[in-house]
Amino acid sequence: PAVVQAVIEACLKNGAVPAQNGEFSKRAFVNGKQNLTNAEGIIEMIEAETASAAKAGAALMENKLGKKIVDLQDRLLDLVSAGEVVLDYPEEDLEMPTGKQILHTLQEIRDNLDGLIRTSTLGKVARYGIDVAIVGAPNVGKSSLLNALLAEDRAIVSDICGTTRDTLKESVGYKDIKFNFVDTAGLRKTENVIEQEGIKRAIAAANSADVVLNVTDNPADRSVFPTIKPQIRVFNKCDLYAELPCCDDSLIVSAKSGNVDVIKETLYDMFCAGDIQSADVMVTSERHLECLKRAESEINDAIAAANATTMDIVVTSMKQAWATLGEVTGTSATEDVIDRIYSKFCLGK
Ligand SMILES: Nc1nc2c(ncn2[C@@H]2O[C@H](COP(=O)(O)OP(=O)(O)OP(=O)(O)O)[C@@H](O)[C@H]2O)c(=O)[nH]1
Ligand SMILES: [Mg+2]
Repeated sequence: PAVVQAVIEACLKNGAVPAQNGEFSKRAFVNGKQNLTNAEGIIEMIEAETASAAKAGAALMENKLGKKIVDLQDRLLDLVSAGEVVLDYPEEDLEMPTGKQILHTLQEIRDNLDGLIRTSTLGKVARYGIDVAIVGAPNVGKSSLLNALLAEDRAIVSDICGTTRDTLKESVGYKDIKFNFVDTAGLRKTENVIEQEGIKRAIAAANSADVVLNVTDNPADRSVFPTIKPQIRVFNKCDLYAELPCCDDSLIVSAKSGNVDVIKETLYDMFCAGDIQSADVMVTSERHLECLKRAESEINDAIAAANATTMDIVVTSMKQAWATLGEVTGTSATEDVIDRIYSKFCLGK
């Protein structure tokens, strides 16, 4: 509105400064009212497309990960101060933890970090869903399968081999998560350069997916798709058979009749997505995961040094791990990391 615009302009002319993205939230952080993980949890909740993503964001916002990090930092700090005393007053007969006790606590901290790191597989499913590439020979019904999985007429289907040229990615919600399906060009030897490019993209899609659906319409087909990713064989067009052929190692479906839920249920179970609702803490952020892995490696350095009874290296590595953990909650995060996080907020928030 013109009046609002005029008021804003008058304010700016008289020295007011417009708020930046995330400015007020950043002030809350600077003033110790929230930590970085609280802020990241809010962003995850705003961006959440599924109930699982919202749950993971809420847990982060409620400081569940933050509390565990602070707890581990406290334990480390106890060890650091004990180690420093041993270094500074080697002759004194102080009641200090023995090298064995330090080692034991370090191992416990490492195991805790390892447990947190392992939750990132489930965290990724909760936040981003499961990436599924649909691959196979031309005409087996990959695009039809995509349409049936989406319950939407999205991809072009025809009985001409080589109909799909480019990859086509679409997401669909299932229970409390989502699947990100990628339809791909049929794989075959071809002189057509466009089709060759499509096949290259199909292989790349398979290699960057979490799991591959290797589709066939031939029950005797036992070919394996060349990928490092786990694959599930899907036998499509079962409606063409009066008696179902025996293929124990395949999911038997018909894109035509729309009977494809077994694929979704199998994928859901394969990634233990049912565990998301009962999970206490899940690591959902690449930033957190990177810090946790780095801290774990620093703790491993400390353990190696403790085994070799070089206390000065033990203390240095423990201090490093303590600071690395602080990057998660923000106590030792650099200014540019903090700015990047708060800039994700809408204007002024
Ligand atoms: N009877 C039957 N026909 C199917 C089924 N699924 C697909 N078809 C038919 O198979 C033909 C090929 O289907 P598409 O989905 O285009 O196959 P595609 O694997 O994507 O093929 P390309 O894109 O060429 O690699 C079409 O005529 C579909 O109608 C099915 O479950 N049952
Ligand atoms: Mg196709």
